[in-house]
Amino acid sequence: SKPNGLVFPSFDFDDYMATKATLINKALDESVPMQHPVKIHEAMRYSLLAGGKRVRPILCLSACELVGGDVALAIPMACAVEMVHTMSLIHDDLPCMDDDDLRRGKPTNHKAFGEDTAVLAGDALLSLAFEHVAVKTTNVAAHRVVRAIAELGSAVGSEGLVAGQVEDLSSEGKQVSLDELEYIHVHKTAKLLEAAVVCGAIMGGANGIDVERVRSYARCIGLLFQVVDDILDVTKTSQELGKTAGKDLATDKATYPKLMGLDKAKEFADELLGKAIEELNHFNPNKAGPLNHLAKYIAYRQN
Ligand code: GRG
Repeated sequence: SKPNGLVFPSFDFDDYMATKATLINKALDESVPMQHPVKIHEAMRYSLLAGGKRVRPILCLSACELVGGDVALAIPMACAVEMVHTMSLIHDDLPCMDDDDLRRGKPTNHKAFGEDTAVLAGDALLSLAFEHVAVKTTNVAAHRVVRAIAELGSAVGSEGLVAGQVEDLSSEGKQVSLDELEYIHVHKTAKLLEAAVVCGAIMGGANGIDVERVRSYARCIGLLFQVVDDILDVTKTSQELGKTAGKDLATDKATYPKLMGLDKAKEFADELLGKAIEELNHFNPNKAGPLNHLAKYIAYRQN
């Protein structure tokens, strides 16, 4: 049995993740049918269905279940979050941004379809995300759907992901402080994870206090996600090269290990994990099992 199975002995986390990912993948497949104009729908489907861990939509469904909601209530919302995440990756990979050739083990969207189509595929996925929640959500009170849509909108726009990206781009080649690094990560990465969890709870029928509790949980795991990413960048590269210092210590990119040292970055990750799990103490332990394991999954993941 797994080490973290001690807390919830009957809970098989790998099975939980696989089952939820299958549910999400099916819903995503159905959310963008192949239709005219073929090229744009093909480009949208290419990136949306290219795999990925589906962490955000699974968090959304788990938060819905945490507060006693049926997963079906949050499936359109979970798909919307993954659509936004995917479009941010498509745009992030463009030559005018990070200029990457590979994503999720495949050529990036602009490499496969051209830059013009990749921009449009991102735009179309962003627009579809909001339409999808509004049209496909059933059995949820309209005021909850509107709140969730507003939450997602603010997580994506100029106070959310876009803010993080703008600051990241303008910090290139400059000395970045720990506060600036945190601002970038909170906005580029944590905001969408927060929206995923908060919107899942809203759809599931959470009261205001519980929404704010899961928000605190989500803020911790959002930053944790990025701190762990930075740590993995160093440790994975060190292992691959058989050296003591990874690529991030050698390049200009600011990371937690670079700014605070690897040991302190690991301590910070532990602290964030502890705080996230503490927030779950307010909920029924059986219902909180998945989010508890998801926090540990984010903390201990190897990719
Ligand atoms: C959102 C309107 C809008 C524009 C985009 C380009 C941009 C603005 C923001 C960049 C956002 C970005 C790429 C953040 C990094 C997020 C991140 C940690 C990605 C990796 O997530 P994983 O590991 O990836 O969950 P998979 O492939 O598993 O889904």
